[in-house]
Formats: sequence, C-alpha cells, structure tokens
Amino acid sequence: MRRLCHHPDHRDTGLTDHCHDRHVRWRGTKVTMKQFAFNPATVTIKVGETVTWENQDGADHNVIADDGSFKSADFGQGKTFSFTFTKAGRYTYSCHIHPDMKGTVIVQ
Ligand SMILES: [Cu+2]
Repeated sequence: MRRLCHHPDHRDTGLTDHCHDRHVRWRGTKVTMKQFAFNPATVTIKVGETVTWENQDGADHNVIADDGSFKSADFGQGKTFSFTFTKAGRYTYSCHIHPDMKGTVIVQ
C-alpha cells in the first residue's frame, strides 16, 4: 500500500514508496520566510508536532525563540529549519538578522 509522505522535502512528489516511516508519519506545519516576514506569523499546533520554516528570500534568515527553546543557524534561500515541540505553551520568536521579523507558535 502506498502512503502519502507529508514531509516538506517531499511535498512536490507527495507520494513515495521509499520514505522513512518518520516521514510518512510526519505531522507538521510549514512557515515560509518571504519578503522579510514569517507567513503565517502565528501557527497553532499540537504537542509533538513539527514546525518547518522555509526561507524563500534571497537574504539569509534565522529562527530564534525569545526563551531560547529553539534556535537555528542562519540559512539561505530554499533551505529549511525544523523544530518539534514537546511542551505546550506560547513561543514567540524572531529573526535576529531582521528583528522586525517576528512570529508565534502556540502549542496546545
Ligand atoms: Cu531575517
């Protein structure tokens, strides 16, 4: 039986026979970084789900939680950063290269 792979790296093919189980079972949300903004700026997920940020700008960005709970390196166009949230809460974050870029992840 073929199963859908939901992993963002495979969203263009959608369906694969060779994805790892963790890809097939991947549950998550994508936030794009475009025109120096996070979109959507606020996402709501469940405990255990993953948020993947994808940079669609020519400039590098990063994703750093205000409370330090997650922190990416700087990454460029077409690259992604993922974090799996294991605790409920409200996480605010920003891009430290462009401090006006702010976002929130609400984990329920
Ligand atoms: Cu930035």
